Amino acid sequence: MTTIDRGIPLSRREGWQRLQAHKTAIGALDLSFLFADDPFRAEHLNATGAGLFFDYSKNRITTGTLELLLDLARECHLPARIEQMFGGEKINVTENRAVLHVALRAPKDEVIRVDGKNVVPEVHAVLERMSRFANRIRDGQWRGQTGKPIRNVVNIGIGGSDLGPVMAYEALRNYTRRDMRFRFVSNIDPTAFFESVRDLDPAETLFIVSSKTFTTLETMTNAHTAREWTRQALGDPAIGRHFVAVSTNEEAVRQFGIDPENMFGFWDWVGGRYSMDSAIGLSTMLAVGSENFHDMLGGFREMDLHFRSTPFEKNLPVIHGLLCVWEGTFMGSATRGVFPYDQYLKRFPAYLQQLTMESNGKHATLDGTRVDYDTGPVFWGEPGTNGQHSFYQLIHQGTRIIPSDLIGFLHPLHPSGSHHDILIANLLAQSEALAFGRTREELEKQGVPPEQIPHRICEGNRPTNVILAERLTPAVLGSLIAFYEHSVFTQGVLWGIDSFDQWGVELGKILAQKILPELTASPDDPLSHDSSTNALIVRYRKARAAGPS
Ligand code: G6Q
Repeated sequence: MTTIDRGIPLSRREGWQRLQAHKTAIGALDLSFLFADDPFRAEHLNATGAGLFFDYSKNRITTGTLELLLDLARECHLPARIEQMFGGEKINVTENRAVLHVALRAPKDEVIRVDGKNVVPEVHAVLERMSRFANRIRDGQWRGQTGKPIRNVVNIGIGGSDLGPVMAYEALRNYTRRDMRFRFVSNIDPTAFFESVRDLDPAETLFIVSSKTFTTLETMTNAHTAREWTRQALGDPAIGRHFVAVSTNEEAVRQFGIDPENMFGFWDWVGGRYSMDSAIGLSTMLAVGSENFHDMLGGFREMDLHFRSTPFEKNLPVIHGLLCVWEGTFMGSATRGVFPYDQYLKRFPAYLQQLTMESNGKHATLDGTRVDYDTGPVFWGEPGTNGQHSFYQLIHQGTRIIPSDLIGFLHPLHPSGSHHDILIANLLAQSEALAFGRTREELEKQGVPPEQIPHRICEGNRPTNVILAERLTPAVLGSLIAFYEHSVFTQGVLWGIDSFDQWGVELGKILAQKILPELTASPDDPLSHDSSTNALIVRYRKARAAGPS
């Protein structure tokens, strides 16, 4: 076992100093100049792997920048850290856990040990149970309490137990059973549950309670409401036919009233936001079938192999991760936009938001030192072309630089006239416009009135990555997700942080537990928060006591 390098914050690395000097040296360069200077730039700055084509030529870098970033990655021991992850070492140091989402898509004959035990056979045993269950539901063998087949599946889960399943369901909708309905309840707001089930027949509805811990307040509250909804319609004995669980906590599952026979397990070495290809993906498998689910795992696997074995110079997640560090930490870009030019990927930015920000929104290095550089940027986005008609204005002419990833497919899933050509023309046009802008001279030549010219200049030099794949298949989706997972890992290694814990979400949960009983206490019960929180609690108490007007 190798030792995890907990030592040096990024800013004390030699490679950091070299990159800072390099940044000063190339400070004035912009993309127009870089492209004019090297007509073959796009041919040099791209990479292909696991079904994805990655054009990163429109970044504010020279080939020298990339070499220095690659040196820095090596100085940060990225090759060893990759091997530590794939080898099952406990690289989630603050929780003393292995980080093995890659084992979820490992082939049967691979051996990955955690604490001396090969975990791959268990992964495949769960996958096989999931497949058998999915087949029984999909072909109508599994019946509800009244003998009706299951037509509706409601996943109850939140965070990592929700965002992956929702995103995958939307992304792979083309491959789903159209005669079944899939709903996802995450929010504690009762509206979420109400709107999800209001048109469903309980006799045809299966709830999947997805919770690694089986203690999460929102999920357990929604699960109890669902149990009551089912019980009222079908009686107590129906619970066994209408509820299954995905969890690591067998005891709590049993106590809830779900037979552990109907529980699909996973392991503490799967982080919530890295779990959509574990049993947490049961709703995905029910929707698209076992074969498509396995194709998706194959895509993940292909990207895992690419990440692990491709030289860094041609390694998609490594290069993407390094560019995120370059833009975020060295060039000061606080956010990154993700714009999938595909309607099926409408929830992909929300999914990435958790993957990237919960992983790399950290201020302490592995040894506990406060970083003196910026770590994970804000990730956000919307599908193209919709975003073009709303916030792209700021990306083109705002005062902040927002590097973006534009994702597209060469072939549509629903060919229809010129739709897809228009879609892709827009993707390419945005990348071109953001990079090269529109100059005063061009506007003058076009005869634009002088007073309008300042308003119509686009300065350009806005970086974009273009990621293209053939078609949105289950395998391509798996590959795309793994691409971002490994990019996030790469970034975390450079920043020297633990990308796999999430201590920052703890404080709010603790305070909510304190505030909850205070909301229902008598109006004069003393409060000990700050004056703002106290006054807001009092306002709520009064409104609650008075009832709706
Ligand atoms: C993800 C986080 C978090 C988690 C949810 C749900 O990495 O850990 O989003 O997935 O809090 O947790 P449970 O699955 O335990 O309900």
